[in-house]
Amino acid sequence: MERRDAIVIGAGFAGMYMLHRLRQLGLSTIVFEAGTDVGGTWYWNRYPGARCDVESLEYSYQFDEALQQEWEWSERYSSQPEILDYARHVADRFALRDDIAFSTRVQSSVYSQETGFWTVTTEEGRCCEARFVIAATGCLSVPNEPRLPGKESFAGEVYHTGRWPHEAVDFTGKRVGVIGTGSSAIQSIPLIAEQASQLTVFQRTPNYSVPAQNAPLSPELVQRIKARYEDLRERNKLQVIGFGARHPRNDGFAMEMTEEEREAQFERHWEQGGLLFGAAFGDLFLDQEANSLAAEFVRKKIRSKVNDPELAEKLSPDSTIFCKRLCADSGYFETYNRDNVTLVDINETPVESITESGVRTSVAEHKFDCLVYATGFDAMTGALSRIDIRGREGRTLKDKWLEGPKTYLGLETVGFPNFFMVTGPGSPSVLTNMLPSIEQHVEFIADAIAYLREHDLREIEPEQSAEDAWVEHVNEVAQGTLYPTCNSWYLGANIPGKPRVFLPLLGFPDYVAKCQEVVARGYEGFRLS
Ligand code: N01
Repeated sequence: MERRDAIVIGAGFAGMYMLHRLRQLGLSTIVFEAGTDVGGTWYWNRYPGARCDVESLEYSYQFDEALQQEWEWSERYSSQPEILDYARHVADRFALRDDIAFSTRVQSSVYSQETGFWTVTTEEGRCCEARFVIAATGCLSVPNEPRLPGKESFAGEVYHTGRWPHEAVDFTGKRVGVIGTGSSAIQSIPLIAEQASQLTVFQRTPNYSVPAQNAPLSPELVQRIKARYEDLRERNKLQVIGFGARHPRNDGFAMEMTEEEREAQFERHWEQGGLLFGAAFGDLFLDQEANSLAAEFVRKKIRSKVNDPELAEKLSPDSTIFCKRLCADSGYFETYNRDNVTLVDINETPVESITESGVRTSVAEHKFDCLVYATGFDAMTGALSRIDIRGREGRTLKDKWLEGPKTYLGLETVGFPNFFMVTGPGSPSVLTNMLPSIEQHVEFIADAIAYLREHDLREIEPEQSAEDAWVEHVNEVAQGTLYPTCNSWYLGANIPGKPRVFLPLLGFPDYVAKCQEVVARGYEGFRLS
């Protein structure tokens, strides 16, 4: 059996940096990665229009000053190919590939109480043991494949936005059906519509989307930021969502403004573009009335963009805005003005089945050459639940998390010593800029391992009381916001049968402060042995 000091699962941004840090500590490490290259999310999500919704100068590593100075981003929001190039560049720069086993999917990770080692087995039959296992498996890495009757019978081409082929897909002259209207659909629909002869979108729930206002980056702006990069990074760490410090954020309350002031403020944030529309006022995530004003502002924008009022109505959400992750688009609503684009509201005419030639709803059969599932992910717990993870006394993680994930700080869970998660459930993760959140977790884990070694200790595992209190805390924070008021993937509500639990923790700075306090108090809440 192979043996290493540490095994990392996944070679996305989390796994890559974890490997780098563990190597710096002198730990022999192997990374198992299912894909043929690094990049994680950006390796798999290659659908047309895939682009980050956090600005490129912020959605990048900050651990190495030379790296952040030398890499050149071309646009305000980088496209998937550019982010993947960046990941590859990092892999080359730090010679990471030497310790990554590609095309290798982890099947199980089993702890031995006698030896204190974890044995990790891959689908390819590789078996390796290590004291430390770090799951860098991503928050949005397992596609949600909807269970639709007849799904296998479709004879045309089938795609999922989260598992897009590596070869170019050409929709020219084809009849295309897209199922879903989340971020992935909203980004890909305008581009698919340009190629397809006919595009039909099946919408279950309309989504709020603001213009990304993407544009090439000006050399002057890049120079200005790079001259004081650390300053921006530090200011970002003080933002609740961990990014956006360079743009205005207004902590004033929408409800305390006159209508004119409010509209002007929404308009400024709309024009600025992107997710920081939510920073127009301080009460938009907290107060239903304030939230409704933001929602109505966006609905008005939709009505102004879509020529057919009836269609505009169908595309207008009536739920709480920001409760699902806001989408950032480039011409999404305008796409519905095209003659070759049709919207099918599947609340009015439900999908009955997928047929050999397309999609049958309660009133018609739509014939397609290609079907695109833009149906999202089994978020945050999906990747972990697909690995057979067994801790003390052979207890599976799946069994422990039957009623929802339970962690301490989103980093570890009781009964699974030395098994770490990067941006696990119960950490800010998806409610922040992922890159700094990843860096903070990786550094916490690396420091904890170094601490164990320095103090001649073998294991770190949360105390039950600390875990219970943390689960309660994550819930309490969510309950104080409007987040739990709709069916989002944050709550696991998009996956049939998944327990309804708010998965991430809101508030990056408070979380980081808590982690620092835990360390300062000798890893308070963890049992070191
Ligand atoms: O997935 P989603 P996504 N029948 O879950 C529908 C990140 N991301 O891949 O809302 C019919 O948001 C579902 O309908 P409903 C970002 O964090 C970021 O688009 O459940 N429809 C919904 O419309 C984002 O939030 C970027 O009623 C079905 C859609 O499919 C997250 O990834 C880009 C269905 C799924 O939307 C997920 O985004 C892309 C069914 N059986 C993604 N099942 C950027 O950085 C599901 N749906 C910009």
